[in-house]
Amino acid sequence: HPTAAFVSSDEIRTRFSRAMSQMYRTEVPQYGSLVALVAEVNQQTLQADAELHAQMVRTGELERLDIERHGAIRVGTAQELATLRRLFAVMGMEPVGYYDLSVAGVPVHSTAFRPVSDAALRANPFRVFTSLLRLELITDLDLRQQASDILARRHIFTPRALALIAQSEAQGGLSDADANTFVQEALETFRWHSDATVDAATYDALQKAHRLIADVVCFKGPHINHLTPRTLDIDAAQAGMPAHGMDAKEVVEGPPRRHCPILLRQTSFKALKEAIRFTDAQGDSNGAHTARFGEIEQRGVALTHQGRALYDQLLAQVRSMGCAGSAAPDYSTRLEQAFAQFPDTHAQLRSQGLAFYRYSVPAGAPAPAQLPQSTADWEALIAQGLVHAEPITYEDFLPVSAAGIFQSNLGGDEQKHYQANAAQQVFEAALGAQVHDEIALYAQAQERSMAQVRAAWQGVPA
Ligand code: OOG
Ligand code: NI
Repeated sequence: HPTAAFVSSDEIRTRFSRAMSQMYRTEVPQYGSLVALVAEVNQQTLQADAELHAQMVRTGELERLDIERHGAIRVGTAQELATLRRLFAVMGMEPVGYYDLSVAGVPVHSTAFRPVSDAALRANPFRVFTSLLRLELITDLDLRQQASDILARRHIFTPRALALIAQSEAQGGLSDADANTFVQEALETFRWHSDATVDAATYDALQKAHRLIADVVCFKGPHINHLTPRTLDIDAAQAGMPAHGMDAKEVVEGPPRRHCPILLRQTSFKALKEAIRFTDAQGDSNGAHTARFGEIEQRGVALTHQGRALYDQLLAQVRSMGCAGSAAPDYSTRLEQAFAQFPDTHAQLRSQGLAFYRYSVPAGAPAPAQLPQSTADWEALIAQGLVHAEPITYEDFLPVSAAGIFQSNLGGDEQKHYQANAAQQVFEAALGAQVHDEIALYAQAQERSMAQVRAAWQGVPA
């Protein structure tokens, strides 16, 4: 069977992310309104900020802006997670990062499937935040067993999807027609099913253990629970939500608004109440489930270990100063005050080793007399215009923010508490692979760009 006409994994990812967006628009119409609002805000922001516009053109991010989004799902078993890993691999998406959300009262741990190479990220950075339920955190042993039995009976992948995953693994790719079939079949796993797999009493019992447990256990599949377009001005988008009929979350998660955006800021509209039908329903729907919502995000520069430590420290400071759920104005004022300690020029972020940059030689710039050795040498060359440094966009997630997003969309407001319980090795055993260390990926991207610059100066191809 000739391999002549394989479609690239980037192309399959783009087709899939489009199909997913299309499906979610029909499932959750408010998501369509959100996408329209974000497009409007992005256009206005680019018009008003020539520097940002130029940066987005240079980095290729302008082209990816309209197709850029992430989604999230939650699965129940190791086998489901391991098969998802294989499914996402067909689209060039690999597990990056480990997130323990038990600390935040959510009984899951997670990774993000996303492209990792510079070229694949440029083509389409579509990411899926993927959580595995931790049944061991259900304390009632009978209920735990019941949940595990229910999960063991379901099949979340279509036979055709499984066959095409195996075919792609064996052949090293998929033809154009097979890729389209794969996308349609893969989509089935993420579709919403209003028919629950359990009776009303079982749903209630699981819901009481934790609302997230009911969401994962009681349905035929891991319905996509939100999709998130990227906005260039999250405050403007947040402010625009009510006028577009969306019930916005009170606070924007993550760092405050800054001159040099760092990491990730996120907010969402509250989840919808959707009619569901339990197995013991007499007629139509006899229940309601709250899980699916819409989210927006604004991305900034990726931080080094040191930058991330400072971020975590300042955020912890803000959170310990006020009670959870306090009103928005207080929280954002505290946030801005605390983050005044976080340097806010790119020169400072670079020279203090807080953030990652991609280096390049500007067109026509001559080589320097001496190769740079230290950070200060590089800064001097940047100041002289011999080197250009572009912020590397943060492509991942933040556990405290993720917890805030989970909490605001599960419905109800009781807070559960679990022991901090990071178990990366257990997660990786379930996944059947190790997750990439996200900070190492950014460090490598920065290092690659510096090596290319050095090679260009020395006249050898990098
Ligand atoms: C995932 C929540 C995390 C984010 O953007 O931080 C997330 C979920 O609710 O399943 O998507
Ligand atoms: Ni999200």
